[in-house]
Amino acid sequence: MVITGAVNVLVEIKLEFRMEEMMKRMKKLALAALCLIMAMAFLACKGSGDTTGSGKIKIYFIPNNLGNPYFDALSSGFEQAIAELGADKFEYYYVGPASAGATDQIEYIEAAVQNKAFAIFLAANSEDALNATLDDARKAGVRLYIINQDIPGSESHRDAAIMPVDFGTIGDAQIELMGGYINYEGEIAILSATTSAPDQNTWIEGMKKALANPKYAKMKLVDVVYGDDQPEKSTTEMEALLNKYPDLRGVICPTTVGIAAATKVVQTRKVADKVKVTGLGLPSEMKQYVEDGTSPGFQLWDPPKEGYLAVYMCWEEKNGSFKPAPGASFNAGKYGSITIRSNGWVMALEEPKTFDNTNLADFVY
Ligand code: RAM
Repeated sequence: MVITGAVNVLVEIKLEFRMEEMMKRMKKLALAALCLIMAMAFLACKGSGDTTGSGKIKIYFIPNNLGNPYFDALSSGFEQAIAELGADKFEYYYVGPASAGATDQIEYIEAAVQNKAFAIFLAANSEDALNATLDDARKAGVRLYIINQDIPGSESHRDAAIMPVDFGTIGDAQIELMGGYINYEGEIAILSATTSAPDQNTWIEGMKKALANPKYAKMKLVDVVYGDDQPEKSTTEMEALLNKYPDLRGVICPTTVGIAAATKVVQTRKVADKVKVTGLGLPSEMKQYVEDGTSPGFQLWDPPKEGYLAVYMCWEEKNGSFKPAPGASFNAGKYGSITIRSNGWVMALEEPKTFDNTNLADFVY
């Protein structure tokens, strides 16, 4: 019996041992399952921007307004970079308001955030009216970039700004260009876009400062008018300038919409020998006017390059170690490495180009 008893005791010890072993293994399994669940939960809550779940990068370009060929040219740069990197890796949205009012873009920014955009590239219609909306977008994990300009005084509300050129050069460049066309003498006016446009206001201030240079003492700025970047209003404002200032020698239009409309008015009224129109124009729109002598020439930069850089910034952040901050560099494809300046600017070009009948054939946008 002793043997039997001993056997029972042995069997009991063995059973207890097995139970203990099983408990240990079950605890390990439970811990592993918990870790797995936590990891999955973490991945599911990862910051926004992975959007569709297929890992595609959702990019939004919101221009001042739709219907402007200038922004179509800029958008073509997004499309070119996306084609280079693989269209299946992106979802690209080029959306915006019909008019460039200070708050007209809010609903488009909010919709992009709802749609879990990875990044929004915004050509802002106001330097401060959108700040609360920009903050909300960034709190939701969306990269918020300004493109084609900056938002002076509100730089803390954006991650970086893709600049077509150093805006500090535009005022001097445009006054010197006009001075050359009118022999540095006579009445001039400015036909701008909307009164709230940050880029326009920066350039107008720059032109007024440039006019203080004694070199331009015989040039007199008689008026600044606003065409809202609408062809019709720009045409009406140009007609009014010519009627109000019979001695007007030149009109500077720092907007591709304004310069095209104003040049058309000069062509129709056959006053190109008397009134010189220049400013910032789109080569594809201005070619006809330079070729027929209505416009002596104009300036601009490279809008498609801005869109191209935008896509590579997103690609480098999503797939590399790039984070948008002053001093950070990223590979920008055919443009090589680009570094964000200390003021948060990603510069597409350093200064504007002048287009006239010596070089227009080289540009297709
Ligand atoms: C118009 C718009 C745009 C500006 C160009 C030069 O297309 O005002 O914002 O960058 O002109």
